[in-house]
Amino acid sequence: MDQFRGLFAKLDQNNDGVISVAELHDEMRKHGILSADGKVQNIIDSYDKNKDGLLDYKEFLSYMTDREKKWKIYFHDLDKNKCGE
Ligand SMILES: [Ca+2]
Ligand SMILES: [Ca+2]
Repeated sequence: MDQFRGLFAKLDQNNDGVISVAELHDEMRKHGILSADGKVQNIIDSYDKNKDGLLDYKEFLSYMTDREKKWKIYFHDLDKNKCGE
């Protein structure tokens, strides 16, 4: 799961070891992934296991793992000729 370390560090702009709603929102907006604050809040809410309103690395990992699964399904759909590209 080390491939997510770098991403986590990038998201954690103030380097306090947790990702806040603002930090996640900022990064997603940069990539044009999400624009609504509500959605970012929803992500944090669903993966914030200890309910401190922030995502630590473990919580972030469970989010990324879920997302990766969804992406793989999506990729599988796109890759109609099954060449793997
Ligand atoms: Ca932070
Ligand atoms: Ca938390």
